[in-house]
Amino acid sequence: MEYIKYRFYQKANKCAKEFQRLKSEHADVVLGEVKLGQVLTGMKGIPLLVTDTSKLDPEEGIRFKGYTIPELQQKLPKINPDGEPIPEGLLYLMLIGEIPSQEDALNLSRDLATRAHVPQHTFDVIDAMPKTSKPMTQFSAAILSMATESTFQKAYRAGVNKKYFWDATYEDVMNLIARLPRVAAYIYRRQFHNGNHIEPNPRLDWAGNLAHMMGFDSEDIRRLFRLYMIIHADHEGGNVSAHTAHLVGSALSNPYYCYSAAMNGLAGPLHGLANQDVIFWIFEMIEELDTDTPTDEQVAEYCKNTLESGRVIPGYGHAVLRKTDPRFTAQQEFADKYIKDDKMVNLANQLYRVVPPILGSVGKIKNPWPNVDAYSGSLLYHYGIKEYTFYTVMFGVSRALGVLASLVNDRIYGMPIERPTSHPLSWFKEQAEGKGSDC
Ligand code: NMX
Ligand code: MLT
Repeated sequence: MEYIKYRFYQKANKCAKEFQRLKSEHADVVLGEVKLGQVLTGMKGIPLLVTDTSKLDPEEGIRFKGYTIPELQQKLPKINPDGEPIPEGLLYLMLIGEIPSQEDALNLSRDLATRAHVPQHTFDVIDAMPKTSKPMTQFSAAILSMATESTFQKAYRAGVNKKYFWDATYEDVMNLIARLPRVAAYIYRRQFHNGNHIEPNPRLDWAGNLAHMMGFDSEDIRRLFRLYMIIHADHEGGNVSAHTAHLVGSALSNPYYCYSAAMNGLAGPLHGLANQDVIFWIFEMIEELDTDTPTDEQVAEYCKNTLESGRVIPGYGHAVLRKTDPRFTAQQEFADKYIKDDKMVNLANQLYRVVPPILGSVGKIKNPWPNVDAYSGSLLYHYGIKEYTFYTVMFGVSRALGVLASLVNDRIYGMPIERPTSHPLSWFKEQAEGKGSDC
C-alpha cells in the first residue's frame, strides 16, 4: 500500500472503530429536540451528519480539522514562500488529520499528477454537447462519464468484502480529484477559446496546472488559484453539494456518480451558482445605472429594487453563518495586498458597505453579511477570467477535496444507507394543532 493511503488507513481505521463502538454502545443517547420550525426551514441546526473534514461555526466561520483559514495560510506547505499554500496540503490534512511536511504535500501532488489521465471518451462526451449547454452541465456529465473507470464499481461487482470498500473508494477519489483540473480546463478552452486546448504540465502543482491548462501562467494567477482552491474546498457536511455526495454515496453508488450529483446541487443559484450570479447582477446594475462608478445611494436603490422584485441579492446571506464569511475576508485581504484600484474589486468593496444595512433592515433575513461568492468573481475577473458562467466549475474543482475525502471516510466507517422519515403535511399540522387537514 502506498504511503499516503497507508497513513490515511492508520488514522481513519482508528476512527472507524470509534464510529462502530458509539453505534453499538450509545445508540440511545439523546442529542436534542427537533422543532417544527427546523423541519420547515430546511432542517437547519439539527445534528444529523457525521463529517470530520471541517466544521462551520456561525460566528467564526470554517475550520478545517481545527484550523482557520489564516492558520492554514501560515502552516500549510507552499511552493513559493511569498505565495499561498498548495491545496494538496489541505487534502492531506483533511484525509490524515495532520499538517503535512513540505515533502508529504509534494508527494501527494506528484501522486495526483500520475493519476491525472482523463479517458478520451470523457472529452468526446464534452465535445458532443452543444456549446449552449452550461459549463456546469458539461462538468457534471464529464464526471459521470468517467464512471467507466470506477475501481469501486468493479470491486463491488467482483464481490469484494465490504470491509475493503474504502480501499477502492480511495482509488476512485484520488483519480477523480487528479482529473478534475484537466476536465474543467478542457470545458473552459472549448467554450471560450475555440477548442484551442493546452496540455497539462505534470511538473506543476494541482492548482497551478489548472491555471496553466486554462491559459494562465503568471505567478500572480497561480497564487490566486491556490487561495481559491483552499477556501472553497469544504464547508462541513450539510451544504447541498457535500450532503448530496454523502447521500448518494450511502447507496454505495460509485464516487463518480456521487460527485456528479453533488455538482448538480452546486449548480443551483442558492448554492455555487451564486458566484456567477454576483457578476451577472453587478453587470445588470452597471447597465441599469449607466455607470460603473455608482454612488452608494444609487447602489442602495438598485439593491432595494432587487428585493422588491422578489429576488435575492447574490453573495449575501447564509444558512449557517451569522457574520462576514472568513472566505470573503481572505479574498478581500488578497485584493488589498495585490490589486490596486480595480473596477470590479471596488464594486465588491462598495457592496460590502451598502448591502448589509439594507438586508439587516429586512426583518426575516438571518444573516445580512457577505458569503464567499460576493468576492470571488471580482478577483477572477480582474485577472482576466471574465467568462463568469465558468466560475461555478472552479468552485466544483475545489469542493472535490473536502467532499471526496469525506466519502472515503464514509466508506471506512461503514456508514449505512441514509433514510430519514417523511410525513404528509397533515401529520405535522396534527403535531402542532392536534388536528390534521386534507393537505
Ligand atoms: N437576498 C434576499 N433575500 C434573502 C437573502 C438575500 N441575500 N438571504 C436570505 N433571504 C431571504 C430568504 O430568501 C428567506 O425568504 P423567505 O422567507 O421569503 O423564503 C428569508 O430571507 C430567510 O432566509 P434565511 O433563513 O436568512 O436564509 P436561508 O438559510 O433560507 O438561505 C441562502 C440561505 C444562502 C440560500 C440565502 O441567504 C440566499 O439566497 N442568498 C443569496 C444567494 C447566495 O449568495 N447563495 C450562496 C451561498 C454560499 N454558497 O456558495 O453556497
Ligand atoms: C458552501 O460553501 O457550501 C456554502 O457556503 C453553503 C453552505 O455552507 O451551506
